[in-house]
Amino acid sequence: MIEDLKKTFLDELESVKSLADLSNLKVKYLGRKGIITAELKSLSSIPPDERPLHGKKINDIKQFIEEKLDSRESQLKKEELGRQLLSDSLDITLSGKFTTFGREHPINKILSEITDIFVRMGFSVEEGPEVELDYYNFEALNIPKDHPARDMQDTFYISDDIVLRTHTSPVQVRVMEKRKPPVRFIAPGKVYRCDADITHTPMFHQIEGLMVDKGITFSNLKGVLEAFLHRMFGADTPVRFRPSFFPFTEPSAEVDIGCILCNGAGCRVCKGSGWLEILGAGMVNPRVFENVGYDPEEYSGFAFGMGIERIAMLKYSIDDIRLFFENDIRFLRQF
Ligand code: 2NL
Repeated sequence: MIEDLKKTFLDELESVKSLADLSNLKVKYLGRKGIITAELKSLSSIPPDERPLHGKKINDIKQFIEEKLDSRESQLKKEELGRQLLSDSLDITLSGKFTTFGREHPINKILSEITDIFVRMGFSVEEGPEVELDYYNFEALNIPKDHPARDMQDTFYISDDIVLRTHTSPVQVRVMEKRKPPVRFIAPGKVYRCDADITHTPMFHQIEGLMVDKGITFSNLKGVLEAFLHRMFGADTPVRFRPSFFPFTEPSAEVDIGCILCNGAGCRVCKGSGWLEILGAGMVNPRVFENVGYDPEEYSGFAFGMGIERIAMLKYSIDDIRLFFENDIRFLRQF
């Protein structure tokens, strides 16, 4: 009977094809309710003088089964590893995966070129909130309640008195409130207007600048901006000032450079005029000084502003502003 057990086990072991089969077989013989376990438990029901011999036989078979199971297990594991190595084989002739590197964004590149030029002229760099009080964005800048710049079409309103800043001028107002003249700084950053076509996006970048002291004149404005434009576009670039209007400056000017694409001959980009509008500027309106607590009798100053996307588009001949916001690495790699 007990000898038959050995033979039955070996037959069953023969048909084991996987580690799962093997585990089932192990449970069947050695598990808590297994055949060998049951045999050992039944020892108590046989005559005491037969127990030692019978017990030894069972233990021998148990040991035999354990050894067979172990050796079959290592054999099956070896086979499995062999199969895995075959199916996982490496094709070392395949080309590698390349990491694509990022590039500095053209907008940031222009932004730092402009910043560097002004920093070398002694300007510092100031920043402020993009979510701004209506007061700082409009009121303090002498932009009246019925001014078109305040129209719902252009301004993103957060609430009645909170907006997304439509220019970086509020930064200048905040700095002037805190600091007495002389002040000389630029304010670069993101601005927001509810507008979208091939030359407008709802978010874009601006740099504004401000210089206030005793005795600042329009000549200072012309000198600083001409120096900037010559460094930015080349010393031979023609510069002209045209009268204009802004509520926060008086007098105001639009600053043009000779078209960098056609050298002034007239082309599609300059619409045949030979000139490109680059900057808006002017002498700070005395009302703005009053709003920030500067005495307009004692101090004067000039301010200017420019759009970064527009300059980048002109400089790199890009005809659709949306290309700046797609972040296609093939586009970014070109600058
Ligand atoms: C443009 C024109 C300009 C200013 C911005 C300014 C700021 C203060 C006081 C007075 Cl706090 N002026 N900024 C002045 C003139 C023009 O920007 O075309 N920007 C894209």
